[in-house]
Parts: sequence; structure tokens; C-alpha cells
Amino acid sequence: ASYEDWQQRSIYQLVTDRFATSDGSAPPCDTSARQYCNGTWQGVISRLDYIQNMGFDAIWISPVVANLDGDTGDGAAYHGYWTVDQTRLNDHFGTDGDLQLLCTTLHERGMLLMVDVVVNHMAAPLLYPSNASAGASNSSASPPAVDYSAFTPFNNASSFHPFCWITDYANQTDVEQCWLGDSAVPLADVDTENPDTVAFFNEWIADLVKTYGIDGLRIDTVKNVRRDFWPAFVESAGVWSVGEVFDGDIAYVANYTQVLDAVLDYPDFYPLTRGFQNSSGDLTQLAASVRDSQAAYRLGTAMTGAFLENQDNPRFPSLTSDQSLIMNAMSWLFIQDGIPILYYGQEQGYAGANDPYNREALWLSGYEEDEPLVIHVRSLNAARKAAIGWNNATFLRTPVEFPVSSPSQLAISKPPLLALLTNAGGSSSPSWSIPGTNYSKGAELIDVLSCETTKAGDSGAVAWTGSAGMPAVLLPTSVFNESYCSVLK
Ligand code: ABC
Repeated sequence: ASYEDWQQRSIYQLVTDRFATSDGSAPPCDTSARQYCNGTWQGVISRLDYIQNMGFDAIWISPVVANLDGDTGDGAAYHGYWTVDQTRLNDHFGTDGDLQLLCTTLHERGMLLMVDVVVNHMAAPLLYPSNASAGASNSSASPPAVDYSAFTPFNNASSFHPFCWITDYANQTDVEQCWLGDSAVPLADVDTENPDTVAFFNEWIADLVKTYGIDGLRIDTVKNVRRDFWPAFVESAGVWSVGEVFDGDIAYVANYTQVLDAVLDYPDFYPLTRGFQNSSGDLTQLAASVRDSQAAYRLGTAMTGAFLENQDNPRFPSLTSDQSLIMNAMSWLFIQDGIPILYYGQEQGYAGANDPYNREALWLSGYEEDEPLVIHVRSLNAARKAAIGWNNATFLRTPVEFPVSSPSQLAISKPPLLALLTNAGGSSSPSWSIPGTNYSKGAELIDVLSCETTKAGDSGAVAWTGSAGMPAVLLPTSVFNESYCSVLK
């Protein structure tokens, strides 16, 4: 699918092993054990109503190809990022037919499939496995005894960069050519300078996309591969892709917007989480970061995927238990310029901290659909869809502005939406006063979250008082009517 198509979507990111089982059973799943918990593509198919009922029209699933088998000092490859064979699927998640069926079922529902792909490295089985424990040290400089013969293709050391651990993230050559991972699971760094390797990957991605009917890609470890590898890869894929440039620096990430369709919005992720995790956060930093990225990226921040959580960072409720802060931070995802991405489990209030604790099994929640955060997400998706439906070109192409920006308050304007966010916390009654907006005098506005209404005053001025630290997401009732609002609850 194209950029124009993806831009109108909301994406639900799931870890296949942890989302749903084939038979609907709910086996125990100890996240700290880092083992497979039995989630499958069949499981995803059977729970698409749950995802679609929240208003999502795309999913991003974890990597699909065959991984290192068995247990290691870092656990098993349930997350899918430890490729050993590029040419086979990971049979823990299902068969070729299952993945194809997932894709066709999504398409029948008008939904899109995004698959996570890894080029940078393969996970090396060791000739003499060490009994190192999880998070094993990588301080030792001696090369791990890698069994290259286990890889398909690239079954030879010459297909990889000579061994060295990444030690200096400020040194780009180090980042590109040294290895991620640790002594328990070294991630052998593919020599993406080699023309044969490049040719393999370009053909491989075209084939993968075609075979399964994939609509988009999430590209792993983008900054760990030389930048000029990407244009041919992306072109060969022929579908829209969003790259993971795991970095908070706007200028650094902007560099990759020249060679990719889109980037995950890491630079805004940091001020977003810092700003909302307690009432002393500074929301002006989020506004400043957004303005700087709007100016720095090739197509502005419309070419980002915005997130509050993912498989690599602590879930937001592990930083605060204040529901109002959680709801404010989540609201940001649905009103910003890029594509909203919700990490599975956010809607159930999961609170796991760092990897591996942020990968809880969703079946343990019972997939309840009347939970406050599920309703919150449903309302936010409905608001965004209504804004897109009103005039998709205007909404999607108008960059957000911040008519009010203070350490504790943001008013975010993306016509016809006006969102009012605060970090004042659950015991506050935040009140906003926005002097001039695009609304005409007397226009009736509805807060999609509370279903309360107000009227715009002179030159579109909006006054609003929230309760219990809650955000407001306002739309003209001509765009979003009251009867629709109450149906969401
Ligand atoms: C396993 C265990 C962990 C254990 C670890 C050593 O081994 O589970 O408990 O601690 C996969 C699995 C992981 C697994 C790893 C390694 O493989 O999911 O569970 O960890 O075996 C992607 C994926 C990620 C995946 C991989 C590997 C890559 O999203 O899920 O992990 O295929 C770097 C890469 C990035 C990668 C990330 C894990 O590592 O660039 O692509 N993610 C700095 C660096 C970043 C670096 C990041 C995290 O640290 O600059 O390049 O990402 O290590 C900001 C700065 C940033 C800075 C952050 C921390 O602070 O601006 O630059 O990031 O302020």
C-alpha cells in the first residue's frame, strides 16, 4: 500500500507470540522467563474483531522468518528478532498458509498488514554455548565461537563484518559495522557493503512482500546499516515502510528521512514520556521537539509513526500510575501529524517495565472491551477518523500547531481537531483558555472523550475546564455528532 493509504491509518503493534493463541486458550506466560508463550498468526486472525472494534485498520506483527531455536542465556527467540534462516518462516507462529490467511483476512476487513523485517544481523548459534545468563556481558573482546554453517544464506564468516561489539554509539562506523547482542546471543553483523548481499536482500524483500501480500514494513535497526543501503531496499519492497532509527536526536534521525518513507518518532517519544510522567514534566519540550522535527524531516512529521510504548522501552504505566497522565499521553498519538501506533496491551493498562517485562501475554487480560483505556482508544481513533473524513487532505497535510504551550498545558490544533492536554494530574481541574482558533464564532464543539459540549466565542476563542486532570479532544459537532459520541462508551 502507498503512503497516501497508510497515512490515513492507525496501527496496532503486536508481538505475535504474546497476542493470542490458535485455540483461544490462555496458558500461563512468565515474561521474565523469555520463552515462547504460544501466540500464533491463527491467534491473531481469531482476535481481529478486538483490534478492529477499537478503530485500528492496520496491524504490525513481529518478524516472521525462522529464528535461532532452543534456549540461550538470553532466553528463546519468541520476539522474532534472531534470524537464522531468511528463507523459511518461524514455525512457532504458524505455516505459510496461516500467514497468507492472516493477510487475506485483514484485506477482507479493509485492514493492512505491516511486517517487521531485520537486515542488519543474524543471531548466531554458538559452537560452545556459554552458560552466560540473561543480559550477559559483552565486555569481553574475544570473538564468540559462531557456528556460521547454521545460517541460510550467508553460511560463512565472510558474509559478516569482522567481530567487534558496538561500544561507542557516537562513532557511526562502530554503529554500522560492529555487533549488537551479547556473548550469550551475538548478533552477527551482516556485511551490507557486499554487492551480493545487497542483491540478495533486495530480491528477498520483493519476494517476501509478494508471497504473503504484505502491505508495509517496519524496518529494524536502520541506523546500524549504512544509510545508502536503504533506498534500493525500500524501492525493491515496493510498499510503504517505516524505519526504526533508535535515537532521540532530531538532526540524526532527519538524515534517514532522506532515504526512507517514514521513521518511528523516537525524537518526540522522549519529551512525550518525560513531559507526561509526572506533574513536574515540561510539555514545552514536546512542542519544541515537534516544531524542530516538522522543519527537519523531508516531509515534515507526517512521515513519522508515533508511539508511547514498544517492545524495547518501559511501558508508560510503569512510570506513573496516574490514569489521567496515562490518558493524556495516549491522546497525543491520535492528534499528531504522523501515523498513530499503539503497542498491544496499552489499552489494557499493562505496566511491564523494560524488556522482557513489557511483553506480557494479552490473553491474561481476557481481551475486555469495556475497560476505560479501551474506550479511550476507541474514542481517540473515532476522533481522528472523523477529522480525516471531514477533509482528509486538509487534516493530514496541516501540521499541528500549539496555540497554548506551557510546562503543564498544551493546546494542539490540527483542524478540525483541537486537543487540550495537561500533566497536572488526577487531582487537578485543568482549565484552558485558547484565544483565537479557526472555529467560527458560535460553532458548537464536542469533547469526544467526555461527550460534553461548548461553543466557540469571539474570534474562535475556546474556554474549557476539565475534571480529574483529563484531556479534552474537541471537534465541531458538525464533524462529530453527539449521538455518535455516546455510542463509543
Ligand atoms: C536481549 C534481552 C534483553 C537484554 C539484551 C542484551 O538481550 O531480551 O533483556 O538486555 C531483540 C529482542 C531483545 C533482545 C535483543 C538482543 O534482540 O527484542 O529482547 O534483548 O538480543 C531493535 C528491536 C529490538 C530487537 C533488536 C535486535 C533491534 O526493536 O526489539 O531486540 O534485532 C539498538 C539498535 C536498535 C535495537 C535496540 C535493541 O538496540 O539501534 O535497532 N532495536 C541507544 C542507542 C541505540 C540502541 C539503544 C538500545 O541504545 O543509540 O542504537 O538501539 O540499546 C536516547 C538516545 C538513544 C539511546 C537511548 C537509550 O537514549 O538518543 O540514542 O539509544 O536518549
